[in-house]
Amino acid sequence: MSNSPSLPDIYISFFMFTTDMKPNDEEYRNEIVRHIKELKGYGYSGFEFPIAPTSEEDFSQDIQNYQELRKYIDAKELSDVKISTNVGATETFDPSSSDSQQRQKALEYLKSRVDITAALGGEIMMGPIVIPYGVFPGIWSDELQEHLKERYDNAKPILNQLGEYAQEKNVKLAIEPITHWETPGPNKLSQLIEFLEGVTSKQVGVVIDSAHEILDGDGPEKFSRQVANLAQQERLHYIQVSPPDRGAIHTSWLPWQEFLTPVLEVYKGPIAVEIFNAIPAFVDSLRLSRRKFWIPGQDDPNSYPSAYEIAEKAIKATNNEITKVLGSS
Ligand code: XLS
Ligand code: ZN
Repeated sequence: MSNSPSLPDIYISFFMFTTDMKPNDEEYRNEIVRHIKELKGYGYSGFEFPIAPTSEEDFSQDIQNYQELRKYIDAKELSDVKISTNVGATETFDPSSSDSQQRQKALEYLKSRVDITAALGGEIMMGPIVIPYGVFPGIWSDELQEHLKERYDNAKPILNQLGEYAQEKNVKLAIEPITHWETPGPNKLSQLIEFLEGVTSKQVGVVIDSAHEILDGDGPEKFSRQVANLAQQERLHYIQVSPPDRGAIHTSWLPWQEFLTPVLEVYKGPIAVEIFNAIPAFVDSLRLSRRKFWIPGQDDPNSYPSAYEIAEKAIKATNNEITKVLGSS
């Protein structure tokens, strides 16, 4: 029908396969292209690339490697494929550090990640870029919140400078609130909204991931207001759909309608499926007891679902739920 509303782009995170795109590894480049071609066939128009941290302080090689990777992808007749990046602050590169030199290093590091995003042709860089992901300071509750206040204050000017830099590169920065099971903060959208009050650059905004919102959010009513408010501020930069167990999305307790209805009212950007496969990088940290979705071309096939099967069912479920929302509006 000509007047049916157009569906948003659906991306999928490479966390289904890896945490490291190994951009200068010829063999893995081939693997990336194979995955993209298959998943494109299911309807995915974009891909979220995890950008592995580097310990070096000269990031130029890194940037060049990702530029080469994009060229390689384009040469395989995939130049229409969209890419977003998933980036985290680290203990070494921590914009919330109390040490100003360390904050400066973090700014340089995060700028290099903006450059990588641009080199990949991307316009969205998302992830936990305020407090290093998964690094718990060993204090909890009120004490932790008081401690985080200072850390957030340290990070605000850094994130603002990063935002100004990212604007020149046409990259939006989407900070992710992440559940307390994974990281000390920000865990809640409300905490991130408060943080952003101290950051002038509107290039700095949020990604809302349904998994974290379900686990740590404030419930559907407040969520609707927060989403509307962020959209009004032009800070709703990205959306991820992910179930609380981070596994298969088509059989999960994702409250699709309560999540998508307020979002689709104001947001036209991409929606990324984020599934953490039981790959070595995740099994311990996320305590993944479930089986690995075997990776075609890499793992021996078994009778359990493959990564491709889970990805195909995920986009079907996502599109189906989006259509329900848009059809009833
Ligand atoms: C989770 C996030 C998080 C970070 C880590 O939803 O995507 O895992 O990406 O870098
Ligand atoms: Zn996420």
